[in-house]
Amino acid sequence: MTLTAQDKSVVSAFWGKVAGKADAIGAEALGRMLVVYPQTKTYFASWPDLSPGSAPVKKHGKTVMKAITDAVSKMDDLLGGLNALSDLHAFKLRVDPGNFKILSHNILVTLAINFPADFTPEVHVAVDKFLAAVSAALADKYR
Ligand code: HNI
Repeated sequence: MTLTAQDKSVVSAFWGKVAGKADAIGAEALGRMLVVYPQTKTYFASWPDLSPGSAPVKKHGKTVMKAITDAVSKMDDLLGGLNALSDLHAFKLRVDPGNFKILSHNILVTLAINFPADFTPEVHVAVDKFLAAVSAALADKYR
């Protein structure tokens, strides 16, 4: 999955609009994932409340989106930029990499809902490719 110069510039421009709402987007996407794909709840069994809008969902949604925003600035070297995070997910958290696709989907849906005018087909395809590239970088340490 190679991001073209065009993909990168479309993602960067769109993310400029997302940045101000990133915390809320992250919380909504994570909350949706836990409801729509309840098998993902197993990883967060220690949280007191897994429902949308709960404190841990908001906090972790913010953390995940911060990492994705950071990845936007590292689009030229996602493997290097996400190296430590891949290590953490593979060896410590042991998250099945199939879940990266599930979270990416929920982020995409949430972006589409919150930015209906900006979420053109061109933005859709570029952000989809970007999230797939982030997921691939996160899964890099698994084998
Ligand atoms: Ni993920 C912790 C980023 C997908 C389960 N995750 C983190 C942290 C970041 C992060 C940042 C905090 C790291 C730290 O404490 O140093 N996670 C991301 C990103 C993606 C992602 C950017 C994909 C786009 N994580 C997933 C998925 C799952 C997941 C798909 C499981 C379904 N992550 C976790 C768990 C933790 C975690 C579990 C620890 C949570 C906690 O309670 O501290």
